[in-house]
Amino acid sequence: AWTEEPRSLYSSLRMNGDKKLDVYGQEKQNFIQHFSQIVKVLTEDELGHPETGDAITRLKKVLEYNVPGGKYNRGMTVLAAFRELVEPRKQDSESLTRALTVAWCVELLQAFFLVSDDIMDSSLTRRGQPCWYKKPGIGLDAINDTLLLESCIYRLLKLYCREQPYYLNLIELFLQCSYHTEIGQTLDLITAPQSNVDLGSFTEKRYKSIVKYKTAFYSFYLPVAAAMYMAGIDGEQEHANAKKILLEMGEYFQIQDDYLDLFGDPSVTGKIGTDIQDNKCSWLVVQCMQRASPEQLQILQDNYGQKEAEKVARVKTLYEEMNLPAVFMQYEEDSYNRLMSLIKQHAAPLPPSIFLGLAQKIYKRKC
Ligand code: DMA
Ligand code: MG
Ligand code: MG
Ligand code: MG
Repeated sequence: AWTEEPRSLYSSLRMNGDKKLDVYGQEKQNFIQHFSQIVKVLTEDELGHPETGDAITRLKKVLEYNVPGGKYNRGMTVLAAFRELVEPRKQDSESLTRALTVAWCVELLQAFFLVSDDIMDSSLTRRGQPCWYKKPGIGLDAINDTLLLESCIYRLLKLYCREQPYYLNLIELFLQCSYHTEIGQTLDLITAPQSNVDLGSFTEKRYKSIVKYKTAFYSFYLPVAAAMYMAGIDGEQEHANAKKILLEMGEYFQIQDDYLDLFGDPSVTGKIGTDIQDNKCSWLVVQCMQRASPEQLQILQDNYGQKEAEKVARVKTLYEEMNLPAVFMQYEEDSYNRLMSLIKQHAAPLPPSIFLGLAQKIYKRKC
């Protein structure tokens, strides 16, 4: 879908009523269109090294299968924040190209994590198509493909931003967010041992640590912080304030992800859930543990963390009997209010619209 024809970005200058949505749509088309240039730049060095041409052909396939096709929330956040933080006169075409490239770097990081996450979670589908490692002839060779995706981030940063004063800040930001995510994935995996269901380890406290590290840093702090650095905003206090809000949003986002894993529509989310089978410390199982009677605990004990479809279905029925969907809806409401007050408290000196726009995109999402 990334080959779709974009409408002109500038026709949106005659804006009025629904201008926000329209500008966003245009910017998204422009962003998607930039992907072909990303692929071109990442695969053109075969010209100088003909002996690696076959590997570059593989890299191109890896990029085209795994990088496009998502919602582009993370990449679009870089662009939206860049537009809001950088003075208009400094938004020349070269700076915009750098912003587009950094935005794709965030999507590359996401692809790197998703391809490896799907292997570790034994998932079947992603973005409405088979997971990359499930494709015939790919299998665990996908591991090396994830490493290629990661390297592409730093190749692009070097190619486009080497001369910029924020270059080192961006490299360190990507590396640190990657490390946080990997620590989060470690917590996620060791709290979900295969063939050893220990319901006692599914605490709210552990849950919050897992999601803060595995999701919030790279999905929310990274894109906004990248734009801040590009705008020359590198103060510790400014970053700490933004992080406070963005990590809270990230927790909310992962709780939605956990809810949608079981109660979402796979034709809308593009992925089939695996959390119950995988023995994951999901928000749902944590809520279940907090409310379960001894009988309900026994049902959970007998059915959680196993691959049989009947057992998974029994856990789902248990959650429904315990009204966890209603608990989730109440949580969504409360979380939204908490987020709004955090934004009031911590947005300055950044414009609150950066955070409000993000919140609006994810609140009550279905995919
Ligand atoms: C997502 O956890 C975290 C990362 C770092 C990809 P998850 O396994 O719940 O994600 P998904 O539901 O997309 O597989
Ligand atoms: Mg997963
Ligand atoms: Mg996972
Ligand atoms: Mg999930």
